[in-house]
Amino acid sequence: MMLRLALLGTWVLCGIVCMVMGAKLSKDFYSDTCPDVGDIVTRSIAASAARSNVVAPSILRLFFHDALVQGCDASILISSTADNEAERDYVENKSLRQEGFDAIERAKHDVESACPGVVSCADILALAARDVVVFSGGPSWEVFLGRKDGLISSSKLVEGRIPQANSDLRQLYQLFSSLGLSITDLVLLSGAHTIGFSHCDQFMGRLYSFNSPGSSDPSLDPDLLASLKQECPMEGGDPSTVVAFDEKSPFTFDNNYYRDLQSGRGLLFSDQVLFNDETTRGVVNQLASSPDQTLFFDNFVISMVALGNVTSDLPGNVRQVCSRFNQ
Ligand code: HEM
Ligand SMILES: *[C@@H]1O[C@H](CO)[C@@H](O)[C@H](O)[C@H]1NC(C)=O
Ligand SMILES: CC(=O)N[C@H]1CO[C@H](CO)[C@@H](O)[C@@H]1O
Repeated sequence: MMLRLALLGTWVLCGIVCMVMGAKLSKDFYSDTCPDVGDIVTRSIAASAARSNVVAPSILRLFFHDALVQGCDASILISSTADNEAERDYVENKSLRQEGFDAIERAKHDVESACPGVVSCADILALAARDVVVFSGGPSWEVFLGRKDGLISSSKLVEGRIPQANSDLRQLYQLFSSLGLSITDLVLLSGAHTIGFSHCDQFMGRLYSFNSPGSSDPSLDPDLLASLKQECPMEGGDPSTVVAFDEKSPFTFDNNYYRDLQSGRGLLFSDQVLFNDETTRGVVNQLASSPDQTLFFDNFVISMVALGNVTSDLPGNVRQVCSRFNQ
């Protein structure tokens, strides 16, 4: 079954920067040059994920953040140098976990041993994002391939391109539509928050100063509010504290995320707004009430493919190492 949403007469459909479907992607892009690339990446990412349970959420988030700036071109994987502050070092990037970068770099290394100079880091990240969803109990899909690695990665290009934890629906939708993604994609892809964690600073405003100092977000479930206040005290908390998006199953890919939204247990304002705003509430309710996960899983796959299709037509190549441009 497909989810549909008809609305948005007045909303601007494509923001200022519309992504172009630059690269021609296909499922058999490497069938002559590196036929086993999928298996090599799966094996490598499985080994990394077995060492650390945060590898899965880190990689899923990396894939999203890569798409946000210049499309899926592995620009997020570049490390800063003395003369270039890279995309990943933009201040609001600071919680992208090192574990994700390391796992992708190892997968790239394993792929290079089998097929040197052929497979882009952007494609490895797209394959790895699929793999970690599967390892977490989510759906599988065939990944379109053929992306190029970008030649630019700059923190200066990030401003305004990352959705904020306190964004409202209109702001979130504007950003997604500038990538060519629909409001349904927004609801489905936000379901990625069924795994992983957030730092306290991303939602403290909901606890202690929502509309005025001392007030909290009235849509927040009172029990969750109390426990979040304990984990994230107004003053003197440990800035490295993280809280699970889906506290019942933070490592399991399931539709609990949407059920949480129905009971005011979304962690970020940007999560809860998907239920609070009546524009998207119906879709949230459908996804939450599908007893087997099929409605969520089938449609999540379509939206992940759409996210992976976000590419630019800027020049690119195949990097030797994902964190550095070729010499
Ligand atoms: C809709 C707008 C979105 C907003 C405002 C948003 C915001 C955030 C924030 C603030 C965090 C916590 C960062 C931290 O403090 O460590 C986070 C984590 C995460 N995000 Fe999103 N996100 C959005 C959409 C997405 C999408 C589309 C995906 C993937 C398809 C995604 C995947 C993740 C994952 C997996 C984590 C957990 C990372 C970890 O535990 O290391 N997010 N997001
Ligand atoms: C993604 O791109 C592929 C290849 O161009 C195309 O066949 C597919 O329909 C696209 N899917 C979505 C959801 O955008
Ligand atoms: C400015 C800043 O905090 N940059 C951080 C971005 O993320 C990486 C990976 O965790 C950190 O190493 C940077 O310090």
